[in-house]
Amino acid sequence: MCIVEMENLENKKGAEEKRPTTAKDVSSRGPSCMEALTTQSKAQDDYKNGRQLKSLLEDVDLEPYYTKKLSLDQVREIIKKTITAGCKCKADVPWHVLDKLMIFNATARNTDDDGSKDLIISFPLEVPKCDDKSASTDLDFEDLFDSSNTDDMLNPLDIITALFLCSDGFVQQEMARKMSMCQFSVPLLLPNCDTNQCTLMLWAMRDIVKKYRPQSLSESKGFIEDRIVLSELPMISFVRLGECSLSKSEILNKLLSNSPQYHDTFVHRNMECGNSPRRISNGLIEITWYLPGGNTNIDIFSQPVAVANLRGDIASFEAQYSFLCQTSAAVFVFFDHLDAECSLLTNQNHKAQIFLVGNCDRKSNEDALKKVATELGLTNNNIIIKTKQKNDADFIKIVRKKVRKVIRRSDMKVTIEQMADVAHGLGILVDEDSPECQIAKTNAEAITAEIQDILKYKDAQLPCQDQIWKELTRLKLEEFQLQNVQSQLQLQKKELQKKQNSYDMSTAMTCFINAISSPGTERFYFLKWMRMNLDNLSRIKLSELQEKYQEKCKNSENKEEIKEIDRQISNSSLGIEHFFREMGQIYEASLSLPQTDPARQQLQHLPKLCAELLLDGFPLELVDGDASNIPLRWVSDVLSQLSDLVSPNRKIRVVTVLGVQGTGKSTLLNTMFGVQFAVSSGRCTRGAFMSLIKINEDIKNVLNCDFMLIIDTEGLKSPELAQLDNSYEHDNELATLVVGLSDITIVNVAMENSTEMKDILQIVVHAFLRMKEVGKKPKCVFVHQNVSDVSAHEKNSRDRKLLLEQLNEMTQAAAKMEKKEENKSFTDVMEYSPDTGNWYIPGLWNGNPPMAPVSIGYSEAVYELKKHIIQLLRNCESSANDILEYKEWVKSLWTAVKHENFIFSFKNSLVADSYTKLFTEINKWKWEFKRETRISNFGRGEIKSETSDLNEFPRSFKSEASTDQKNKKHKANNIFISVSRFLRTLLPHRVSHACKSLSQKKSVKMLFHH
Ligand SMILES: Nc1nc2c(ncn2[C@@H]2O[C@H](COP(=O)(O)OP(=O)(O)OP(=O)(O)O)[C@@H](O)[C@H]2O)c(=O)[nH]1
Ligand SMILES: [Mg+2]
Repeated sequence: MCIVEMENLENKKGAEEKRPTTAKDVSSRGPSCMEALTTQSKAQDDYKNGRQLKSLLEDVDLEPYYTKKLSLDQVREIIKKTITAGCKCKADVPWHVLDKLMIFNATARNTDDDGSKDLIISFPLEVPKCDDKSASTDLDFEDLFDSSNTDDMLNPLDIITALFLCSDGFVQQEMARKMSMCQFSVPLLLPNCDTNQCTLMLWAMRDIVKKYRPQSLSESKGFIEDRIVLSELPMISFVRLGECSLSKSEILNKLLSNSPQYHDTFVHRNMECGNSPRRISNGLIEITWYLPGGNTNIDIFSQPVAVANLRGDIASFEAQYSFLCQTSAAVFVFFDHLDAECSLLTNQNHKAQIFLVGNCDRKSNEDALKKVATELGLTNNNIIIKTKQKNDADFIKIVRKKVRKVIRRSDMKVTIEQMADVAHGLGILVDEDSPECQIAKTNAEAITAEIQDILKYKDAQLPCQDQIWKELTRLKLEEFQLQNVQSQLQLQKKELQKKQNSYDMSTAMTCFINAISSPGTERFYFLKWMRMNLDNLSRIKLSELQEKYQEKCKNSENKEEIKEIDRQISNSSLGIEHFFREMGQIYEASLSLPQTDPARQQLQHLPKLCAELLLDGFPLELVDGDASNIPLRWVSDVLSQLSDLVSPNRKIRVVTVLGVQGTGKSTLLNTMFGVQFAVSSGRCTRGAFMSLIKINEDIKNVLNCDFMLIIDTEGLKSPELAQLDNSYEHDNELATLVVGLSDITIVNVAMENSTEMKDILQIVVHAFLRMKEVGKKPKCVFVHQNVSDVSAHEKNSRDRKLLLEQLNEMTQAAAKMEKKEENKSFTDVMEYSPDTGNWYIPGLWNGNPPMAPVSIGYSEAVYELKKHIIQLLRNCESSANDILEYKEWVKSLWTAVKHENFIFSFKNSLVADSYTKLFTEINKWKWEFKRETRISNFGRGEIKSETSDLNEFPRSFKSEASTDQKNKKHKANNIFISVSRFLRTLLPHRVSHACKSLSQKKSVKMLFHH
């Protein structure tokens, strides 16, 4: 009874949009008559003055952002509320919604959160007084029948609309992308009830990329991955004429969900706060997509389809209705009562098929329906009447059937990009029309339109990286390792830099640098356009290769093929990081020119440009994953400039992530901190990237720092792959570097590859012990992804104990080798607590993609982890570095890592240990062997110096062997057999790995094969 009343009330409101509710309505639900009248007269005043929006924004404290829009760095900023969360008052609601949306929380639209769920542990605030009436011990009928005051609640749609109206294009994009990942509908046309204008949210939706499998590809197991605004899809729209007692949105949700997995795609009146009056969101058109997964038993529609939903009565929003009629394949018009004289339906210049959906009895509507249907030329096929006998399930079945038919038959497919023309024709604004966005678009297209063959393009337009940079990297490495030939290396390096300087700056780089030098938001638009255009270019090729790569990786026999695919992936990758990398190279090369050289002076401003971007939260490359090198001078100059840009002595804390390839590291960081590292199957992370987050004043003194630097790293290779090339070195170096650079390392462990992580950690620990420069103790947190069992923590306590024991064992082995035996356990080197240092995170998706939303479990667990990490930072004993100190730290650590040419080439410490032992043994044999040969050669004057080093040994062995082939060959064989025997006795369970690994080491190869 109560619900029906609510529904009617809501419908009435819908019919009377833009008109304030009647005094009677308000007074019957309001807390007191006087208050209600005040609210009522205020609402009337607001309406008269066109201030509906302003008044709502004032209520939720968003007013300042209406003119100066909310930006991404403000959204990302770590503020006290980040950790204390929960809504204490109305003004908190939008922030709460936004914060939850940023971490993909599917409960984000529940605006009635009283915060009681969030226990305030970390940063106690005043606990709100409890006035819970349910706790009352009285029998009070007034209370029982007093439905809560929905006027006082905020409708989720109003909050979403307000947030979109108060955000800049980049926050809008993030919101839309995250909403679509939560399978929420997103705004297609955003109304502004004060100006009576609405805007097509093309830009806001640009970053939504969807992956699906239409029926045609289900056999081949292929898939389509596309930017949704560029996908040509049929759109089915749902609108309401006058009042309608059916909840259109709820029907739509049911239409799009398989019954056991019902999902609230659209906000509807039976949702929490969904029945609060809508103050600013009438006239909003939302859109969502139904995308098939290629399984006929699950898919509701076998082809992709867009579904649009107009909020409010079409009689009040004619422009929106016309827009839908011209862009949709079909429009379903819901009504309770049809007016025979209603010209609205018949006046339209339809491209869409119209379906009339009446929730009514026969008598009241028959004549009108006949008239309208005849005028529209409709048959029974296009009329659905939901009689009392039809329940929701029957009704939905019918609608689905109609939709299927439309999808099958209609050739009316429009991309959202093409809808911009329709919008312009109807006087509807398009968000991309702003000059900054348009200029940036032109600039980006000027660059990306030239790209045909990616490899050739890179050679021609970005010539300073790749071969030259790789060669320079090699020389630098040699320089570190072979101090005695430095001058010659210097010469070679100079030559290469000269070569870099000899290139005129390419057209692409000139355009790129000019565009990122542009003022205001134009540069961000440009970077986003570039990123999207480049993604579009490489997506098809890369996702194909990535699929192939993953397929081949399942079978480690295909080493050569894997290697080849890996090379192809590298060649076909062209991201914005390549342009920045080139910038870094041009800059570093220019430093070899005389100070007064105009070419050098012209480039002096580049580090500052990048520092500005970093400050705005843009991710920048720290380690070039292709060359395995840091452009040290470039990075340190960017950091120096960053230090100049902020007030002096700003402190930073660093959080990094480490883990095996494709285990959701970037997704985790992006969810946790709202940063934008490259994710998705197509674009994996190479090297390491850093992104800066500001810490708000209100929590700075608690955390003792001003910025948080987040570093995302390339996934470590699985052991099979690591044996290709020298990836142990690469992975170990990278791991040591990032752990060394961080205050907290998140070690991402997928259950299935915990061994690899253990190996890597041993090397990191070992490297730390070897490198006296490290001298600090980073904290580490293990994150176990894809674990949803509630008892995971309990169940895995044995595993955790075992892990620690193994890590301790390895630390001891490493400490012994390094003669630093005071280090007895893992926790002597890294700060780790087996109890609080392990986090179990459920899988990302709740159900089967593409229609699965992000699981609430994932989002909540990530949020808890975020709070824990911030808490850990707070408890850091050592004081944070300022930016300049950090810069020096990066430099010295990288130099140390590059100096360290011993430990990184091993799979783990035990292999390193066995190698060392082997070395000692071989040394013994060497002398034995030499003694023998000396005896046999005695008198022939061929005795070698006894101090010759081990590398001399094979050579002498070789020459000895050639003098007395038969005899010596036999001895060589004996040595080899002894070595193998020795290895076998040393580590029975590791022998095969060790042998394999050793036989790949250059020096051992020399030993055996020279
Ligand atoms: N099923 C499932 N997929 C996930 C999960 N986490 C991430 N993904 C998906 O896995 C893919 C790879 O995720 P990324 O975050 O790029 O993984 P990464 O570890 O950073 O990958 P690399 O940088 O290449 O090492 C993306 O398509 C994610 O959407 C998860 O928990 N479950
Ligand atoms: Mg990644």
